[in-house]
Amino acid sequence: MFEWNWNSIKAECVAFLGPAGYGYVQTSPPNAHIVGKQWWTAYQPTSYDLVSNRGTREEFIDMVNTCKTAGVQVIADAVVNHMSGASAGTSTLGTNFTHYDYPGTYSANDFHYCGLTPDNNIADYTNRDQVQKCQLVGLADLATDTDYVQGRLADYLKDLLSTGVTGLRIDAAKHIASSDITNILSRVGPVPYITQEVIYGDNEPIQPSEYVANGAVQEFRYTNTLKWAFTEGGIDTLQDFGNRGWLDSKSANVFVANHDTERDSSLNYKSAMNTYYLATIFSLAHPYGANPTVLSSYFFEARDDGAPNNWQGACQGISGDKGWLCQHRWPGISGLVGFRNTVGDSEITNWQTGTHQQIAFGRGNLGFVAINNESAQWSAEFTTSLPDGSYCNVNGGAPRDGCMGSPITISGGKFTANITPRTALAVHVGAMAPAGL
Ligand code: ARE
Ligand code: CA
Repeated sequence: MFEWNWNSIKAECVAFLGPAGYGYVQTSPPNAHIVGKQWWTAYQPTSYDLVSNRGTREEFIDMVNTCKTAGVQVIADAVVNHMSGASAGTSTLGTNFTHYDYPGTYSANDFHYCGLTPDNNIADYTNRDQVQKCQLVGLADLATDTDYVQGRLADYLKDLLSTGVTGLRIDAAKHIASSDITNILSRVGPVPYITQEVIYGDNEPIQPSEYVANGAVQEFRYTNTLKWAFTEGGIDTLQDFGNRGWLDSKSANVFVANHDTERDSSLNYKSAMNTYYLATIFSLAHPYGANPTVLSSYFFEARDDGAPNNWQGACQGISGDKGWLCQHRWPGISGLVGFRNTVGDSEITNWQTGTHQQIAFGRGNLGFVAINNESAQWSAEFTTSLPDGSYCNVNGGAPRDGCMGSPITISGGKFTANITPRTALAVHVGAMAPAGL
């Protein structure tokens, strides 16, 4: 829930995320940061007090508790590689800092001065030492290889866990040696879920696989490949991800877009021909990536545009064209969350294709999905391993109030359908059509 404030996440856990079956909600960074309306101010920490644009410590704890009661665990975005990029300023807490001095938290000898580039900033991603010991876009780089910094970061993470948080996203993990993260986590104790941001780059020495000992790792090759497949390569290339040299499925945290890639490189809500929606349906239906993430974000024009409505997230009643997108509520996305919860880790069955942009597959005998990423209708008979019966098409959303649209009747394992251009259908045994439909 990119940039949603704590009060609005709290409300959304109860109103939608819990009932729809989302297991976790990931928040933007909760700690104090430089002041400003640009979204990326959250990625310039000034201390570990839980006071940010998105709310206070009390509001954060209230949100975590309410979400857990609604069945939704909280993942906090942990910015631990660096502090700010400013030469000096005031924080969201109202305190003053300079680039290498954060009174009460860090002072000058807690930072790397890499001495490898003229301005101590990273210039060459093919150089491991630069990536891990120089400054990422000018952000004061913490000496994460020192006892004091490791202890201070461990204390911060322990404090987050004490609020009831059970998951962490380690921001810029590639810029910290994996062994330093291991050391910090060993001081924290068990963390139920960790995902690490390690962006794979061609010809770069630091590999995502180096970090699997610490927890899950984000698989950006998946993000890039989905864009390619849905816009040019063909989605019939997406059956198998096991032989590409990527992260093992159980370690891979996958997504169609995150808050960076939606601005820079991946499919996003502006993508033509419904490809973003269909790719998200695919990512929830396909078993690769034990931990898929759905981004929920907001309309933007310029890259720096901050959150609408003073960080108060909402899915209704926002006027103007720069409101919240609420992707997590799009019927095909929330409906596929129920699909994924039902099919679990079942294998792919009954893989079928039409053109290069038309695929269908089952998940054991529990679910079946068909995706028509083509500008023509796909009329076909589909063979499934599902029990005979009448199913809701959950691409129309969670069937809490009966099916949306016509049910799909499976007989002898088969059904026929006319799938309109650039749409999908999905059925699973957890969403049978009510009698009489
Ligand atoms: C802002 C301004 C900068 C200014 C800086 C310091 O935009 O102009 O120099 O402040 O004053 C986010 C924004 C940045 C922002 C920063 C701090 O994206 O624009 O800088 O916050 O406010 C690399 C890293 C990866 C990182 C991406 C963005 O490896 O970790 O760059 N992603 C995370 C977050 C970001 C966040 C940060 C890290 C910093 O998800 O939202 O930055 O906390 C190849 C490489 C990748 C590299 C990528 C882009 O693909 O393989 O490793 O990613 O290029 O350079
Ligand atoms: Ca570093």
